[in-house]
Amino acid sequence: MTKSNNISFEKFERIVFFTGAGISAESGVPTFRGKGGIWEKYDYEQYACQAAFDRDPEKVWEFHNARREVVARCEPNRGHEIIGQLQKERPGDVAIVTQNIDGLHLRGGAMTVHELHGSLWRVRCERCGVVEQRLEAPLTELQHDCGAWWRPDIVWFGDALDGEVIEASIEAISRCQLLVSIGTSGVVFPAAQLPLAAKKAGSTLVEINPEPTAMSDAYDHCLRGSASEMLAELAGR
Ligand code: BV8
Repeated sequence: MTKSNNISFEKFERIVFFTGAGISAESGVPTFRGKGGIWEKYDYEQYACQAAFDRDPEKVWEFHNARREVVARCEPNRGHEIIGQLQKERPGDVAIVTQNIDGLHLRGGAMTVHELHGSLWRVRCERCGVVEQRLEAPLTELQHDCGAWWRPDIVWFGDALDGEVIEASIEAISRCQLLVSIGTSGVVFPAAQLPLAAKKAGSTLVEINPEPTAMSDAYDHCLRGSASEMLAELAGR
């Protein structure tokens, strides 16, 4: 029996890849929890929430610019590329729902990605409602020309998720026959509970993670390995 329990993508008409920080770990992007995790080093209440931004936007930008510089040096890995290739080969059948803000799915060849928690590479002006893609690392022009601070277009703790993104994600998850969760600890809500909509719809659920997680019991198959290794097995590549 291969580690991937003889599951192969061609057996499923519609597939959702539900990803977290672990899929980018092999690219060198730090995860949030566990050894060297971002929240081990930084208190999100000081650096990554609306109150911190209102209190000290410069400090929040220092933190987010440091992350821009780290991620800009990282490349998409085999796991991102396998998913991106699959979505290219089977557009409409393969959806990607990510909690990540690093943009590596898109750089790894994906065409459409539902970014539940926003993007490190987008900023918005809360005064004018303008949203812009800004790829500079670091971003030096930190204010919109109206004078207001650019706000990272990221869903921080306590922020509501974007209604349209949630709706599109739930729609894809409820229609799929296979949901593959990759590299998420399953502790951040409401994202963590989205895979349960696939379970309710009778889909097959696969978890790819070297460690057990808070949601492992919900999965039919738990593949204990790294994202790129297990995805290569599942894709027969
Ligand atoms: C909201 C910003 C309401 C982006 C993040 C008590 C109970 C339940 C819920 C709550 C509660 N108290 C508060 C809440 C709500 C809160 C929440 O869930 N808190 C948790 C922590 C208890 N949620 C919120 O606040 C959300 N908003 O609820 O709003 C609302 C409604 C209406 C109106 C107003 C408000 C917003 C949540 C979004 C928070 N944003 N970050 C950023 O800075 O990046 S959180 C952060 O966690 C990231 O977004 C990240 O994506 C997310 C999840 O983390 P993971 O991706 O799972 O990463 P993690 O490091 O945890 O795990 C990595 C995994 O990879 C590990 O399992 C590891 O084993 C594995 N791995 C490692 N290497 C590999 C690997 N896997 C495969 N291959 C490898 N090589």
